[in-house]
Amino acid sequence: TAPLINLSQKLDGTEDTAAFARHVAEGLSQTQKTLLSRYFYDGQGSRLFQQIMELPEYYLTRCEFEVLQTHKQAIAAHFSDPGFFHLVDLGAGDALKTKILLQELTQSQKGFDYVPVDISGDAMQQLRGTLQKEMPLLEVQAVVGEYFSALDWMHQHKPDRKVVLFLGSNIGNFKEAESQNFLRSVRRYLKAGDKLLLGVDLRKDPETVLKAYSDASGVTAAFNLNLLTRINRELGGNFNLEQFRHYALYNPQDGVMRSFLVSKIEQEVHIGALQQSYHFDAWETIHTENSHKYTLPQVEALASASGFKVEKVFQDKQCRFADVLLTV
Ligand code: AVJ
Repeated sequence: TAPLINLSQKLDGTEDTAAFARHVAEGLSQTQKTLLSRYFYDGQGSRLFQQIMELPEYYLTRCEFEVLQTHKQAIAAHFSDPGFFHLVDLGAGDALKTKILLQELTQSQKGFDYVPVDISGDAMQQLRGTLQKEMPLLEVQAVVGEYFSALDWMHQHKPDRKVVLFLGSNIGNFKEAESQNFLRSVRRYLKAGDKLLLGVDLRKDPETVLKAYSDASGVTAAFNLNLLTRINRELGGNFNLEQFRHYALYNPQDGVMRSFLVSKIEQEVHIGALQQSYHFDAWETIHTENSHKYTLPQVEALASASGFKVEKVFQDKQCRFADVLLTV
């Protein structure tokens, strides 16, 4: 197993904080205050997200598990014609779902190596360790960095066929236009015969969607509020978490789950690193996340607008979630 490749410039974390500060300053200065969902995943946020994935209400992870478990043989067969490939896992995290495919691919003796990519160095270090133990024969090249730095690096160092995984409905966090841009950019790194397996959450009973993002035990609320804790810690903010609440709203018309933090009172919040105070009216909102739910025709349109063809759609029994195999 190869040592980690670290493509993130900020080895000491300083540049990271500067970008965070810039984004927070921008987001809180807008009329509709916003914070970017990518900042959920500090140490505590990543732990809370793992708890979310185990919630009874959060059907997404279980459904995708079922999809991969049920269709792993078919999926593996699609991957491996016609020979050796690099399996690139964008946002691999703990790779719990990918392991289903890894096992299937190694058992059926397909020629491939595994390239997990994640912005979290801790996650990649850990994954490298567990895979070494669990699947010692698997060739692993873990990469720490943003999606496109990793794809650039792959382009230069791993020239063979590529199968890219973008699982877990991570695409759902992008705005409409952004998701197309993202897929187009991924497309540019691929050659004829290469593939992308895209995990998308499907339209369903709005009640089911809403509950997945406002669970009874309050884990999702803690996950959302943790953004404020992170600002307090990393940017010297004085957010009082008691004075904000989590609110999730699903619109079945556009299929967008929107998450907010709502100020319970009129208040001023100071952020030291920004040398700035922010005013909140009573019940003013901070928009923190979008989670898109798709129809299959929408996925097809998105794919073809980004230069992909739909090769096969894999779904769970209840048709709640789809892993869509795209080819260039
Ligand atoms: C990791 C982006 C797929 O949008 O469902 C879970 C994040 N936010 N609960 C999602 C999330 C609130 C999750 N994704």
